[in-house]
Amino acid sequence: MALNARSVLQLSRSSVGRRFSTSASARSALKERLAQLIPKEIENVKAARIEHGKKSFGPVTVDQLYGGMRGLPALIWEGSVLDADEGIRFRGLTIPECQELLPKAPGGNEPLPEALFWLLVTGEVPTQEQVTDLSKDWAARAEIPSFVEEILDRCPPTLHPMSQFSLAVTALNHNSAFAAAYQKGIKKADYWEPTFEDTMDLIAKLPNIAGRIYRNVYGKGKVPAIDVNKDYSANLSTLLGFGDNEAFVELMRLYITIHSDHEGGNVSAHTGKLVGSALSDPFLAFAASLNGLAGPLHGLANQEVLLWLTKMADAIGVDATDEQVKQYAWDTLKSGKVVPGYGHAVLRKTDPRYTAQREFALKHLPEDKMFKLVGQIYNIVPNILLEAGKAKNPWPNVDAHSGVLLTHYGMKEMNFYTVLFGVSRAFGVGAALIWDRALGAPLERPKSYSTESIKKMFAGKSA
Ligand code: CMX
Repeated sequence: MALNARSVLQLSRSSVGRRFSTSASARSALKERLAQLIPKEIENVKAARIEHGKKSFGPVTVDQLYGGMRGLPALIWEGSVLDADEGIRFRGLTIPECQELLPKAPGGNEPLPEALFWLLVTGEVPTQEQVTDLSKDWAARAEIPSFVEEILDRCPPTLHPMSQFSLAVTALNHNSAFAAAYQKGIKKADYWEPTFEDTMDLIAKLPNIAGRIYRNVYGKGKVPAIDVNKDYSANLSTLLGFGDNEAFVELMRLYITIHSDHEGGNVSAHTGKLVGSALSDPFLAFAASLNGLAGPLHGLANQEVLLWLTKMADAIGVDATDEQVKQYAWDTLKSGKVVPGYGHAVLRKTDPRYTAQREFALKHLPEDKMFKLVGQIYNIVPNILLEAGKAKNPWPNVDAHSGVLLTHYGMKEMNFYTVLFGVSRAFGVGAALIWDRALGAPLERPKSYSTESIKKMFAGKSA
């Protein structure tokens, strides 16, 4: 992108929060800003394609086709780029830089996810005013249709929260602005506008969906109303029943910010983009993302981590010796299971999202026994994974930490955890869908091969 959040860091550390002040509401302010940015970005992409379009990333190997396409350059994703060693950058900003630069709630220390969304969509650090207006806009859009409430109320509590989440998001397609506009014959150049409206609606409605699932499944009573004067995370926390705990609200601000986007190739992001490329509206596209996030090798790992930790604590105690933890981890590996929360398809160092959560814990819950166990595991498991010799990355990922933080504040229902990951992931997938429509991204259709066709293709040819 021509828009460069790093320049915000370099040029205006002192002036952040005053660059794009506007008196208009954020709904129109963000949309207006997008309308200004899109023509420039179309030109920017055109120029990049003219200059680099025929350049090659290098050879594609047959192993990459069999190997889950690891490292295969295949997608454009504007919101974030992942470096194997350094971790994620959102529009050029690292997590600590986001923590420093993005507007916060009054008295708060963590970035507001509203600000992260603005950054993902525009590449710019928003003003406090723009962020407040975005909070109000989302609060105004937060209500979910009564038939969606009924769908959730009729789900058996034994249906996994992620399945309920996906059902509800799919059903929101009933009121999709994009689907309606497409039926009326909207011009391709205008696709981004209803996509933007749907994405804003989607994000705004997630606290009501998540809150309803949580309360229905775990018998926590009725969902309270959204407060238009509160930020997104404060409302989400209230709807879940933790709004009175300011530390939990701060955790949600951090949690939603850091889980939002992890470039385009991970399962949830790529699924959303792929389904969106068929011009399925943002609700249908994001429901597909959620179904991918619900897999244990992806977002469900945060549930699996806490399950693993709890079983470990039951078996050897929270004050276990290093030797006992070591043995437990080896037993897990020897039984053919993965150690959840460790390893990554791209990262080769400790995930900065893990580090951000560890720092939060050091500040807010340094004496928590499960947190200490997580720290102990961090000192032990990487060496075991290295010794076992299979995992390319022995370090912890984002999911290794989140569960103990939620548990500390009383959210102990681990099979709900991935729903929170899903709420956050809508920010990244939504921003990408808007830009895909703005830039006229085509239908995705890579080429596949059968083993037989590969054998024929390379018959008689040496490497
Ligand atoms: N425990 C045990 N074995 C592991 C491992 C772990 N944490 N991480 C990788 N391995 C194994 C793989 O299963 C694979 O074994 P096989 O060759 O027998 O299939 C081998 O090491 C090589 O895998 P890799 O190239 O290092 O990793 P992949 O890119 O294939 O997979 C991931 C990445 C995340 C699926 C894997 O590390 C894993 O299963 N981790 C545990 C689950 C987890 O924490 N997932 C969450 C990731 C973050 C997220 O998306 O939310």
